[in-house]
Amino acid sequence: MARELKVQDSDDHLEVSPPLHSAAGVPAVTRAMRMAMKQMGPARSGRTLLRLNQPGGFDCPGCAWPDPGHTHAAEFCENGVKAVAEEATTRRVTPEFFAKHSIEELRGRTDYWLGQQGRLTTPMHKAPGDTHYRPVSWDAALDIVAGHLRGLSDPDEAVFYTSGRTSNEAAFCYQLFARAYGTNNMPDCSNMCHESSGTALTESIGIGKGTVTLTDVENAELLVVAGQNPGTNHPRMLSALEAAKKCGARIVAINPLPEAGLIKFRNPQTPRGVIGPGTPLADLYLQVRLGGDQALFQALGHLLLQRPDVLDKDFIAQHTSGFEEYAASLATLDWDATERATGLQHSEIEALADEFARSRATTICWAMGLTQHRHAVATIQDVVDVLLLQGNIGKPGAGVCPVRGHSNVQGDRTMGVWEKPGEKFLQALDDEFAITAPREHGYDVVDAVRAFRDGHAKVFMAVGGNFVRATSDTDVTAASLEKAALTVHVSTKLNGSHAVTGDEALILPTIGRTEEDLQVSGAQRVSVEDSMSMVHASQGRLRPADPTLLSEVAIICELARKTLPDSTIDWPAMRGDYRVIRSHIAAVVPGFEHFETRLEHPGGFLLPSPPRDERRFETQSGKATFTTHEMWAPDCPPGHLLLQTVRSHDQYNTTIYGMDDHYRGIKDGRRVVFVNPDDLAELGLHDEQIVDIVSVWRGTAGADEVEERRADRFRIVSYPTARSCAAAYFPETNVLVPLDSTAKRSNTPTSKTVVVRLEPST
Ligand SMILES: Nc1nc2c(c(=O)[nH]1)N[C@H]1C(S)=C(S)[C@@H](COP(=O)(O)OP(=O)(O)OC[C@H]3O[C@@H](n4cnc5c(=O)[nH]c(N)nc54)[C@H](O)[C@@H]3O)O[C@H]1N2
Ligand SMILES: Nc1nc2c(c(=O)[nH]1)N[C@H]1C(S)=C(S)[C@@H](COP(=O)(O)OP(=O)(O)OC[C@H]3O[C@@H](n4cnc5c(=O)[nH]c(N)nc54)[C@H](O)[C@@H]3O)O[C@H]1N2
Ligand SMILES: [Mo]
Repeated sequence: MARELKVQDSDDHLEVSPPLHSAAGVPAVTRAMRMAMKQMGPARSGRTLLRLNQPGGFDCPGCAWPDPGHTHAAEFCENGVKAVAEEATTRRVTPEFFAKHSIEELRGRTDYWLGQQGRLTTPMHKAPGDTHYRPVSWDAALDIVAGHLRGLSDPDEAVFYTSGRTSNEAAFCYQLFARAYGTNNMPDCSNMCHESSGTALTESIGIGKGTVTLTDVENAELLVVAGQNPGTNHPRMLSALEAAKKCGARIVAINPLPEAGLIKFRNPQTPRGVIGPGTPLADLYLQVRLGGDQALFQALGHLLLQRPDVLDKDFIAQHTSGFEEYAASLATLDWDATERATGLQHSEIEALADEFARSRATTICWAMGLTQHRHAVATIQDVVDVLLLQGNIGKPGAGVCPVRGHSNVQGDRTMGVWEKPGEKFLQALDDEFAITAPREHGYDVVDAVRAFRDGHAKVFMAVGGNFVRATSDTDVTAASLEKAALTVHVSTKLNGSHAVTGDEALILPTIGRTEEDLQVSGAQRVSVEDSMSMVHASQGRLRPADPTLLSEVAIICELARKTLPDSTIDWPAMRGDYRVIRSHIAAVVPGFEHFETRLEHPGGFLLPSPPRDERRFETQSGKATFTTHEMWAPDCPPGHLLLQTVRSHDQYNTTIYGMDDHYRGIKDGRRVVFVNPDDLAELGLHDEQIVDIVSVWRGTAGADEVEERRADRFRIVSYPTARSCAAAYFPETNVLVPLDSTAKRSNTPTSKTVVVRLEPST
């Protein structure tokens, strides 16, 4: 048997140095190549990386930032290389591995250790009462799932989760299967991610997506980046920020942390970036307090309203509703409350208003720093309000830019992966397939956990993702899933969710983006949609991690055939030739007419967006809507801090690539908590001290009873974050986020505002 793989996943060698002030540059690429060599070896690394984001190649499984139309010889970033290396690794998890490690043992392992073991090769089954996973044939595995599904007394007892790497083709088949089977229980990672953006934007502008293209970003006069860390999570965005800067754009960063990638960029693809000083990015950096953005954007609206000459009165009159109420609600402002909520000074907010006043084309980008708060939906609507004041939607260089996470999370939604599908979509599905899709809304992520907890749901299936570790309240989520009769994971790599099993459990290994997908009609391509609504083809060329692996489409179609023997849908035809799936998509999903031929276009095609294309707003009033909200900001009682749970530079959500957070000066460790030195002094704590993080939660209604949750042994890192704010990495800190602490209306866990206190560890 192969020698045990050594994975250094403890904090024993933790080193801390001061945070950096610039991102990327040559060292970044060197670091990434080192990881690629470790996982793939030199020949495979070269072969694979040359096809990344190239015409005829595969779409980067990293983030959803779009590719520029003209591709550089090497259009990839450090973290894209890591994502590819993680998937294209030559390491393998075989049946012998599962014979050696019990499920209980796996449960005690970190996601880093689990992920480093390599690619899954064989379907594995845990029988009721068993302690280990054992190999099972594909046929028997899918029979087990079909048997459970057919045995449920109500289709709503099944839950079908999706993570955002799933291709359009697989996502379409998956949602069709769920609906033909009879449920809308389709939670997805979006529920924990940009759901607040979708909810806010649909109401405000009539579409739950961004309204800008890459060209708009490059041509904006003012770019605001709020609640986003592009240096780590969307490194290719830095090239766009640099290009905008070269055209004279101003950049404003709104972030409690001084993120290196927002301060300066050293582009490894230009000589200036390699040997020169790099490009300074943010002209104004506002270190807002966690959850203070709503107050900030309301104050900004207030200030702009006082300068009538900078408003776009024609746009307001022609294209919007609700302006009078909005203006009235911001006629006066409580500056003390605003300064408390934002942690910023009046003059800093005036400076922001000056930037807006000067710009004739403003684009606002955001990510999890805005979406994962109790008042996230209202905050994002206040952001939109400010754009509407100056007509900054549907004109070149201007608009909203919610920067998506997973590479196809936006596409999965477009394909109907949603617990609240619209009537139009369902009707089109019914017409195309002669089914009657259920109309009742299904469970989102948090409601799915509650359903398992309360015994209403019995079968959990996931196509991708790491549900137990990614969802809030890890212990509650795990205990709920353990009540399931069956848990099924279609996965490329081993992760913590595989070690939390229902009475019976299955791991179904699948091929990834980088790999060749061979079906009876030949090699298949798939398609994905990026954050700016560009749809393009992706085709992997590597030999699959194991010859017996099935594609996600094959697994779903075969499962559907077995579960629904009377179905008139031709599942084998879809599995055999993905063009059949795309012809169905073309018939069902608006914007996909002539899908197959348009996919031929290098770089793909742009989906229609009424606000972007023609300033048309499909809202209730038929206009873009100003919304009025009372200002709210999280309360932080004395002796406490607000904790945000963030990503390090060496992770992809729950996939941990390594133990460093390069730009923040962390090496060989993850159990750290970043705190402002003045707060440390006030709390009687000090740098390097080891503390437990205890979250305190009074329920959404501020109940008398306080719930406490604890995460042990974190080392304090004195850090220049905003006052009264702290930061630590997820998934380790997900135990602290209460399941019921979610954003109003979007139900997204409030991963960026957890009220905590720090207790010296014993
Ligand atoms: N390499 C890599 N790439 C990724 C991912 C990854 O894990 N690794 N994940 C992907 C996914 S799924 C997603 S959703 C995106 C996530 O991309 P990001 O949203 O950039 O990810 P986070 O690490 O959660 O960072 C949140 C940022 O918002 C700031 N922030 C937190 N709270 C607030 C607040 O209240 N106000 C303001 N103004 N700022 C705040 C934080 O300081 C931090 O800079 O990245 C995607 N790309
Ligand atoms: N505390 C806290 N929690 C958070 C967040 C936060 O900021 N703070 N962020 C939230 C966000 S934004 C998101 S998007 C979610 C992410 O939630 P998920 O999407 O559920 O989690 P990931 O870690 O991205 O999933 C990684 C797993 O996906 C599988 N995988 C990778 N590629 C493929 C593939 O091609 N096919 C298949 N079938 N499987 C594949 C691998 O097995 C891998 O272990 O987490 C959320 N959770
Ligand atoms: Mo995400």
